[in-house]
Amino acid sequence: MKRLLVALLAACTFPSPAIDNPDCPDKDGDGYRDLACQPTQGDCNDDNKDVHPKQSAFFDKPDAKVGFDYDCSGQEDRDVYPPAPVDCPDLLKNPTATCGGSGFNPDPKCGSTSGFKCAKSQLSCTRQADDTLPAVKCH
Ligand SMILES: [Ca+2]
Ligand SMILES: [Ca+2]
Repeated sequence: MKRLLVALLAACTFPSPAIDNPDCPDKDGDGYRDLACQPTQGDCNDDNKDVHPKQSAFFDKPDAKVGFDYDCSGQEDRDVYPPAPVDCPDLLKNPTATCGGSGFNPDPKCGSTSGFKCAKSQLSCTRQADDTLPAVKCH
């Protein structure tokens, strides 16, 4: 009975670890195999060569499959741009202040191009829509 058990165990083939499985494809040729075949450091979209672990570039358009998670970290990581703008000054409280500057509200969405600019309107300085700013990039 013991011999039979040993023979059965020897005959069983356990699946090999998926990591570095040479049978797994790298369809987009970016050097990373599909996440299903390579759970650690796998490619979360093997149809787009711009999407892979350790991606350092930032993008202003979402990927069809992973959105703005181009580096497969599981979250959207925003580029340092844009810096948070200073608030538009209150010219009634500080008449010598300069009304100007532009930027995004804190925590802008990836891909957003709609920021604001400080513009003088009669005696006040108010936020007005500014769609001329570059898009917020993420990965
Ligand atoms: Ca790939
Ligand atoms: Ca990410």
